[in-house]
Amino acid sequence: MDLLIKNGTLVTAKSTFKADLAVKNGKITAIGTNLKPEKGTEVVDARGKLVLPGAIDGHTHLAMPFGGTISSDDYFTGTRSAACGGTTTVFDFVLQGQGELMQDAFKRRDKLAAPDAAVDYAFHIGVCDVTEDRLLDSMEDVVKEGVTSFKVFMVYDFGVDDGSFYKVLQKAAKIGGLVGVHAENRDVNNVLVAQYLKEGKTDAWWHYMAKNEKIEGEADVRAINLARMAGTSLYIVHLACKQGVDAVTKARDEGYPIFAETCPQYLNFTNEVYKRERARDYVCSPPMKGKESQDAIWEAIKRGDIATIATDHCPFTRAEKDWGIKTKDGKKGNFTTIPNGCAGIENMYPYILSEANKGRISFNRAVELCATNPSKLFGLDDQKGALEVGLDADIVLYDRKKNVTIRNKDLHGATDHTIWEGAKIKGYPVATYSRGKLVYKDGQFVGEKGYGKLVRCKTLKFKNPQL
Ligand code: DUC
Ligand code: ZN
Ligand code: ZN
Repeated sequence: MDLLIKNGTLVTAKSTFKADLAVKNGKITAIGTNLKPEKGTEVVDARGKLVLPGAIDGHTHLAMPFGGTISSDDYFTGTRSAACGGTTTVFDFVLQGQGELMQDAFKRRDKLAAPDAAVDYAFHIGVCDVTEDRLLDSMEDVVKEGVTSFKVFMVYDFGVDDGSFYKVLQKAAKIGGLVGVHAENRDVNNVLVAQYLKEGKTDAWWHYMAKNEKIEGEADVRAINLARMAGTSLYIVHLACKQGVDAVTKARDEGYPIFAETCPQYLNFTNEVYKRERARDYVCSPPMKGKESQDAIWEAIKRGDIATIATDHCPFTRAEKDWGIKTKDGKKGNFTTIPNGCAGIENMYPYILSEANKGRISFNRAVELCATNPSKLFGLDDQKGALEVGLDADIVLYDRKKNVTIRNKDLHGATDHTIWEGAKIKGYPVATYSRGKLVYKDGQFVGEKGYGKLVRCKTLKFKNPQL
């Protein structure tokens, strides 16, 4: 045995109990009481601490080209930041180029990630071009590489139309893939953008208005209908509106395998942020919505109709956010010239666990949302996402009494600001282990660039809404 974590309180999606946990060669090898160290075993006393599975962030955009720049965290700084917030696996998006085979897109991206990642990583394919059969068929080749989840965008110029979306759903059903969707109505969004700009409505509030509750809700409903027509499952990413929550809940009640992810930013902020002085810093897609939507998402979390929480981490610097005032070419900016996205990779688990610590949800539900359900949905439950013998020793020690006020200067990413500045977090991770190796301790990153490994996922089939 290499490591023995003694006297902690283990929290799984289903139960909470006092036990010791042993690790050898990066795997959990025993869970029980009074486990005895062997010669040379490192013993960690976790008395008074919670012992949790490391979080799996199912939605990140590291080094992603967007809005005329590249998101500020690369695979090293992004995964370093993840480790320091108790996240031990990230799922990043590979955006397929026009005419590019998906396995080529995956390999292109893995070349960037492999030398840099500090914790384990996996990929979803952002499907952009299925106009030729060989491109659609390449979904099957990338599944053979262990990349089994896909995302289509219903918005953006690189997004797909409903016909292509339907083809991707059909194909995924055949080959054992899960399709995720960024649901916003592109055509109506484009109309509203043009109208607002013509009327001189240029500030960040109009980003929200052009992507308001109805714009997202309509697309959520349409996406669910398309999945039902194709007879397959669907994963709605970053769900942020009540209409979408209602549609997901209804489809699940009717027995359809429809799953939803939401993000901490939709749980902690409302559209009020777009009235703030630096409203542009909060510009992300979908935008934060009104309080009614925020309440509906929290209720769905409590009911079990939200399956996962992920970050949509996609940071940009202040100077880049300022392109909403003056573009990089020196022209007058507007809400469409602000790169979309916010940082959050280090804040997800601390924030959700803090809400659990305050009693809003149970710690078990927090673990389920941030670790166990993502592992089941993305085909990793034979490797990660729980505290079980045989799984990777991705483990977080959590101190319920350590309170932290978030300051960007204390975070471990590469950007120069955070929408979480000043947020008060009740309880905090004090250590993170990735496959048994300590990568974070008491506010410091102690891991290594390049330690993180590519995780290959199982094929996926969901027949009903239960995971
Ligand atoms: N939304 C963002 O805010 N950023 C990147 C991509 C996305 O869909
Ligand atoms: Zn998206
Ligand atoms: Zn995203």
